Amino acid sequence: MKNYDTEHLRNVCLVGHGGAGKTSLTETLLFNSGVINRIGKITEGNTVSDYLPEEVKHKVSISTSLIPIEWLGVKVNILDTPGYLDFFGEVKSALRVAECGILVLCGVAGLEVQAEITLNVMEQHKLPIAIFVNKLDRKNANFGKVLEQLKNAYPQARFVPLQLPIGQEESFHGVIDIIENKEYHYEANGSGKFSVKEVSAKYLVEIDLLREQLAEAVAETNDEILTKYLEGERLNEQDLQIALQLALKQNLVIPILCGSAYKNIGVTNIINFLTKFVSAPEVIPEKAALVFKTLADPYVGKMSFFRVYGGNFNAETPIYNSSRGLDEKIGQPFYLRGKTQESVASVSAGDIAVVAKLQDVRTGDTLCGKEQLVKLQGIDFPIPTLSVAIEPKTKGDEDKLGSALSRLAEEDPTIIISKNTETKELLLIGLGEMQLEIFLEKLKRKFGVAVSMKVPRVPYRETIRKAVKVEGKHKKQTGGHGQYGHVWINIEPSEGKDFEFAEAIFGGSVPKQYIPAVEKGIREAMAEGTMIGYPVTDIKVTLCDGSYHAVDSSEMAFRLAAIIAFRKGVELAKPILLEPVVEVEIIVPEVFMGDVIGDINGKRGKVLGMIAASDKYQIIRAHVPQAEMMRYAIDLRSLTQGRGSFSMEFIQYDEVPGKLSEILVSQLKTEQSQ
Ligand SMILES: Nc1nc2c(ncn2[C@@H]2O[C@H](COP(=O)(O)OP(=O)(O)OP(=O)(O)O)[C@@H](O)[C@H]2O)c(=O)[nH]1
Ligand SMILES: [Mg+2]
Repeated sequence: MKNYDTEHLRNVCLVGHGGAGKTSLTETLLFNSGVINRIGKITEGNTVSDYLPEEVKHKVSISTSLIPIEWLGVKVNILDTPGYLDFFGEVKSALRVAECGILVLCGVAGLEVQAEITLNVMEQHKLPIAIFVNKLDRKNANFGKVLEQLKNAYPQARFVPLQLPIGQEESFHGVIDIIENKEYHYEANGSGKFSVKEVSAKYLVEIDLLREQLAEAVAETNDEILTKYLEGERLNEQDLQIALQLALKQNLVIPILCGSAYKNIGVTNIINFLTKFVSAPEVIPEKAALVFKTLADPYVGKMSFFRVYGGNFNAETPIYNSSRGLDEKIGQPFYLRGKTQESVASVSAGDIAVVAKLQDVRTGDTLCGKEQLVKLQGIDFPIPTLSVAIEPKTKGDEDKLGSALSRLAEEDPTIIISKNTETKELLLIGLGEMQLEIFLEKLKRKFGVAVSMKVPRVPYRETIRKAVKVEGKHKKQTGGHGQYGHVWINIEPSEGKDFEFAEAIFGGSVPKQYIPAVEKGIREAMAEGTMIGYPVTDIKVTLCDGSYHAVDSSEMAFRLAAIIAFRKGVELAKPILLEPVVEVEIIVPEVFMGDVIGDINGKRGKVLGMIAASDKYQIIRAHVPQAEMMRYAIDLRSLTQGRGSFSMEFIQYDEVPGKLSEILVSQLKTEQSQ
């Protein structure tokens, strides 16, 4: 692949609901542009883009693939993203570096949830968008219906069809190009070969109308063209082309194309569209590149995908990581197409390439020259909310797991690894179950560590509600040097204070030097708990009396006496179980409010309030026991068809209601005895 200058580059991102046909479209684009001579199939697991073993196994894309294609002197860097919601981080990073997002829709299902979510994100970022209505060969596919659906869902958006399908379902075999005023008839054998004809009479009226709508929508982008339009002159092909390119760039219109990736119909029209209408990348004068994706390869090491925003990047250039304040030595950059690498001397501004072994570089970092510091806007990743506890299946793999996890986690900024100091569990936090499962599959394949996962333990705590006074004595005085420690302590509730220690010793019944040992013993006993091994909290302990032995007393003896007293005391005071409560903020479309609130109530939650986030979305704030929220990422998704999102943070500990507490205690006791 030769090096292309900025003018001849395009970066486009294929997005859409899972299974809409993004990867199939990519494969057909590769075939039509002559890169491959056979179209691979998802079902056979032999596409260029879905090459990861996990993609082949599950028959879905899980990671963005970089697929450059060359067409009439232009290189189009296609970023084929996953459609499944769990991998939305991949979509976010790909959109960040593309000049245009191509939303692929299924001609049968139309505007599905994930397509809608992605369309909203692209609109927010004012990214130029085009839509490809795919699968028009399928039974019940209906281009007109999809168009209607789009218009109803987004009355403000300016959708402009650039094509109309020729034939329907099985007989679908071509597209009419509204700008060129031509019919493209594709061969039925999937070769992508087509013949071009004049538009037949039966389509003329409709085409004229669409052409007029297009002219109206785009004319304002160019004064000359606008004057022509206002004077009632018909805009010619060239006028429409110029104006449409500008209108797309300025986000004034959303052009709509159609076809079938599977049957190779209309796909060459898409390549033409991408090269003609999508703008070349905008560049800045300073040298700068954004790392938008990282792959951890156990053999090659780390691979950093970068998009150049200014200057040229080659192996000789010294670079500086302005996000971390570190010098970096860049190695030989290479182009990647799926998994195939091709080294390149220099990467131009606007282009996308990969470099290996940039040790300290992470996704989202800016690389620039040290003499002119630049910091590009980073990538706004979704925040993970689903936690699972993990442990290696083989004892002794802990160290291996630690390093494998930190290397693999670099691939996915929507995964967090954290150790819960209270439950001692290693937590893997992500966006959804499938993402977490696949993460563990990759861990096994790449680093050879097999890991099991389970629902994390809730960090319960224990406390008391009444004061008690108890005695603890540790005495072993049979022969030789004996042990003697003896205390009386007062234990009382002290809400919100975790732990307070005081002493009220008169007359030296417990000598000063042993008092710290008493406190230490109590802290130890608190950490271990008494009911089911959760830490005791919110208490005040006062050492009020005791006795000692001139020879046999020691720090250890007093520590043990304190532990005995404490355990006895808490038991006497009838301890209760406390559970962590989180404050949750849930953002949902208004139509799901009732269901979401009902579910929160069912989870023993307390709704604190609701406010409108926009005309369609509401924010619900609630306090809910953490135990009920362990799988909320999954629950909320099914309640809102994936349209809701939430965040939560620990707020306080509350008493577990009596009945539930009994059930929990016996449940946890059996778990522990296993
Ligand atoms: N009939 C028909 N089937 C298609 C067409 N395009 C894709 N498919 C099928 O739809 C299924 C999903 O296609 P993919 O290309 O994996 O879809 P995707 O959008 O990449 O899916 P994700 O990456 O998982 O989001 C596959 O079985 C394809 O063979 C089409 O134009 N017509
Ligand atoms: Mg795919």
